[in-house]
Amino acid sequence: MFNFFKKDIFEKFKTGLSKTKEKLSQTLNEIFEVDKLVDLKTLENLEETLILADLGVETTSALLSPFKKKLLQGETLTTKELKSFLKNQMLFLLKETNKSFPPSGNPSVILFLGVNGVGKTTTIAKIGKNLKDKGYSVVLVAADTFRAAAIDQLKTLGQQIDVPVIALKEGSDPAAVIYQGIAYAQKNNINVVLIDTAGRLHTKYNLIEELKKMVKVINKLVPTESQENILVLDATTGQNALNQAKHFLEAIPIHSIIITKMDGTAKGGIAIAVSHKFNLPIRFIGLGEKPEDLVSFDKEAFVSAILPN
Ligand SMILES: Nc1nc2c(ncn2[C@@H]2O[C@H](COP(=O)(O)OP(=O)(O)OP(=O)(O)O)[C@@H](O)[C@H]2O)c(=O)[nH]1
Ligand SMILES: [Mg+2]
Repeated sequence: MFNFFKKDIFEKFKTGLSKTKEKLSQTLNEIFEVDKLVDLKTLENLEETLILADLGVETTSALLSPFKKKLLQGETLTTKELKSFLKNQMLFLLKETNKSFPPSGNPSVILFLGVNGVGKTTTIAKIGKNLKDKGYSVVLVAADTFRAAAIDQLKTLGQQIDVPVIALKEGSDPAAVIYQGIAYAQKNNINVVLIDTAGRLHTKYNLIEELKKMVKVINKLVPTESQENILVLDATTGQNALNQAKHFLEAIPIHSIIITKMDGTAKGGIAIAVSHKFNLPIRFIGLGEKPEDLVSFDKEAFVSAILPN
């Protein structure tokens, strides 16, 4: 999100992803320490390590199947080559988007989705601050109407970064708040609308229907190219993030993901798994709680940070 020099981005990713790297390093160092010919046993070790580092079975298999094929066909491969191919294969599985951020539009509308506690509201404030610093006008919309505390949290964050917050009272229809928020932006020539939503996936409440309704309202008011629906996932939940992504994708279109709390976990491999499995680009990752810790995803910096040299 914040503008960094390339060298600084690599450094920031390296620090923020050190736990994931440590976990991978323990076994990968053994595999890659001396340059020797790769055998099936080495690949099996690697497979187990990647699965345990939260890349999951499917993505690990997609990563390693080209090498397995080579070996089975009698080709030789050194560990050095394997390491370099593995990096390339990871880069290949991480999806990218060429859509700019924020999307163009007057206003552009960004809907943040995700289950409880993943970091939606605080991420919105970080993005709001950054966009404002870059000269965009921003409005926040409190469509998490489920709890009064959620509305208050967004209001407080809005005050801190000095941007307006559109909110109705607790229990209001989220689609109605969104309608008002977009109307406010249109009337006041605001560039970007950031919408906070509730993430009660496990209650009786019909989140899916509610989400569909929210998207319907947005569709009515702004063209598709001005919209981005971002799923926020918490890296510490590991493989569970895949289930969350599946649920939300069943309800509405998701265009990109943000993965928070990468700093506190060794489960950073989940980024590759989600991006690959659902064909979704990663917009930002959270490497800490400060506004500048939310950074634009850079796949080269990511792969170089998690694989030992
Ligand atoms: N370490 C770390 N903490 C983070 C990061 N992103 C968010 N958090 C923390 O996660 C906690 C929950 O964040 P919220 O933004 O309130 O989460 P939410 O998704 O809005 O939660 P609900 O409104 O309950 O659904 C807060 O304490 C944040 O400071 C991150 O990248 N790293
Ligand atoms: Mg929230």
